[in-house]
Amino acid sequence: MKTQVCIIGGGPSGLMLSQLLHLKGIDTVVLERQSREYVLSRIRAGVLEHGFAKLMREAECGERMDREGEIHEGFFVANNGVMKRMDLHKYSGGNSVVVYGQTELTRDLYDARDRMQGKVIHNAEDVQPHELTSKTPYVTYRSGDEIIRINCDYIIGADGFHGVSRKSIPKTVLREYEKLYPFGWLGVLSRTKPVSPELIYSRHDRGFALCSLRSQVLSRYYIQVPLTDTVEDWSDEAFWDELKRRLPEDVAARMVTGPSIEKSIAPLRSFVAEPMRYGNLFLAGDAAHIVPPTGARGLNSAASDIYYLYHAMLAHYQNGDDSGLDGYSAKALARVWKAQRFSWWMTTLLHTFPDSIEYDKKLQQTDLEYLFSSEAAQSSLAENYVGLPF
Ligand code: FAS
Ligand code: PHB
Repeated sequence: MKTQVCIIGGGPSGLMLSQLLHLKGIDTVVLERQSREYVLSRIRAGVLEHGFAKLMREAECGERMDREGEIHEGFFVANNGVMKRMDLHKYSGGNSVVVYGQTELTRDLYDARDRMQGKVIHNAEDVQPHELTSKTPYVTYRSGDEIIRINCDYIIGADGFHGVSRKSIPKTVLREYEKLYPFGWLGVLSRTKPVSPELIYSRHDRGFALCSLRSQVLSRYYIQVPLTDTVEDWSDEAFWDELKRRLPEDVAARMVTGPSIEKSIAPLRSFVAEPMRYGNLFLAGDAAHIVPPTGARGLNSAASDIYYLYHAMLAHYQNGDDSGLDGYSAKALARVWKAQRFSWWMTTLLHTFPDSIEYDKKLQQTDLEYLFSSEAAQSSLAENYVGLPF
């Protein structure tokens, strides 16, 4: 097989780039290790920056998002029961975010690929990029007993944190930066009316809690748990009781509980791999960087990578201009690190750290009091949360 751009990974990053390039007549093939059903079974992000929403519309995939997604112009921060609304619209120059599940936008991207006869190959096993620094890179994968080779101009590593792409960059070239947090998030999805029309991020002495949603009949809740906890440690009843303990009393009192239809624990980490390019391999999304979900930056950081790669590929194929490709890694990393900072700041602000000393606890309370009382602090939060410019 031959294509112009071979994309490893059929998550939001890979699918979005494939769709955008296809619309400009640039040929791609997407290789996805899992089945489509498996990819769509994963419950992940819920908040889209306005830049991501614009990209979905540009990819001709935004129609259901605009119909079913919710525009949110603010959210609440609670500190030991006291709540303060962060006015995103006021402090970000009129911007907002779209609450729309990653599962749904991934489904929209798959549907668009199908509509355009896009080449997305599922259950592609043993995917392996080759000849990354040559002018004739290629990718192989196994289908049953057959090894298939795809010759291409460029390879995009959009295969997530556990993918093969990042690991294909020589250790003498790759620099990795990682920070692990001493807790995880236990997440529950329930067919219940959300407790609040806007998200509530709650800092509490018992631990962090987040009230989010997917629609007016589908709620998404999280509580901070020790890394040693497993899903089996948490019955639905135990989850609801603990969630309510960590919320302001009036919020807890109106909480509508119900059976969990999904329950999972995700560890929290901050991670960046540099550079995001090696020869004709370009890393994008979780393959290159991971943030704790506190700032809702994970999926949104993937969006700016894809935006930069899309325009760089256009310039190359339409005008023979390689400045975008040559500048991709530095440009993407500049925004990635700002998302890393914001996610680290929100995580440090809102979680209880098992080994924090009294001084740290005083600093955390001071940071919260400063946020609650300063319009400058709320402006800084707002411009980061709606998304810094691409
Ligand atoms: P993805 O990991 O989504 O996709 C990579 C794809 O590549 C996968 O489908 C995988 O099967 C495939 N793949 C892997 N190895 C391969 C190989 N060798 N060959 C072929 N294919 C291969 N972000 C938020 O903003 N908010 C959240 O609340 C949030 N919650 C999250 C919860 C969890 C448990 C996880 C893991 C992530 C969460 N994220 C969240 C971050 C998440 O949304 C990512 O940012 C987003 O999925 C990034 O998309 P991709 O870069 O496409 O990577
Ligand atoms: C979610 O709805 O899954 C969600 C929302 C905001 C976050 C993290 C997760 O910061």
